[in-house]
Amino acid sequence: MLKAKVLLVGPCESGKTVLANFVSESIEGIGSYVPTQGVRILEYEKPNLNGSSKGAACRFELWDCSGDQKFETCWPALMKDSHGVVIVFNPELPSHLKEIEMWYSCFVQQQPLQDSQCLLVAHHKPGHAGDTENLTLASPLNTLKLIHSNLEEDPEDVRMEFVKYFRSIINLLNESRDREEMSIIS
Ligand SMILES: Nc1nc2c(ncn2[C@@H]2O[C@H](COP(=O)(O)OP(=O)(O)OP(=O)(O)O)[C@@H](O)[C@H]2O)c(=O)[nH]1
Ligand SMILES: [Mg+2]
Repeated sequence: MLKAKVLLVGPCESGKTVLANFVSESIEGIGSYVPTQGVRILEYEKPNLNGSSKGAACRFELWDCSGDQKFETCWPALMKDSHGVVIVFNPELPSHLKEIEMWYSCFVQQQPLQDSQCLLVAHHKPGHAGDTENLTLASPLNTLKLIHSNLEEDPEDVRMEFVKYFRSIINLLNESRDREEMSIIS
């Protein structure tokens, strides 16, 4: 079975834990804010996510990381052998727009991962109606895949976008496995 490690990173209180619970279909509802200490690892198994004929199911490890930079010394351990990085932020906060450049630089560029392995999630909390639909980000973030998540208004859309992203990660894993197999027999 294919196994993928995907990190959720980004500023504190942006909604990483809420999204990780939602995406992994954990039953916990949304409660009051409890800062994540270091990291929390969620397992998520999905049959048929795999478009190709290889393997029926794939398993994801979602690493729900703390946004607190006091855990910076743990970052190399978090990043090790990861296949994808999801950066979650609140599009209404200018400080977040600035901060995600740092998360992208540390977790994607310096690893290095390909840009296609990174997903930006503008997570909308309820009760704010700011006009952030036409959000434009500065370079180099403006070329990354960006989705809007609003769990109160359109949860199924969020789920679908995550499935698409997971599928792209699985395709990359399949491709590198194929290359490995070819290099062994040739
Ligand atoms: N109702 C509702 N509340 C949300 C939503 N997203 C975030 N919140 C609220 O915002 C709080 C913070 O979200 P978390 O997911 O815990 O934030 P985090 O990014 O994991 O923060 P750290 O672990 O400290 O890095 C939650 O406890 C909720 O109270 C949402 O979609 N709906
Ligand atoms: Mg958290």
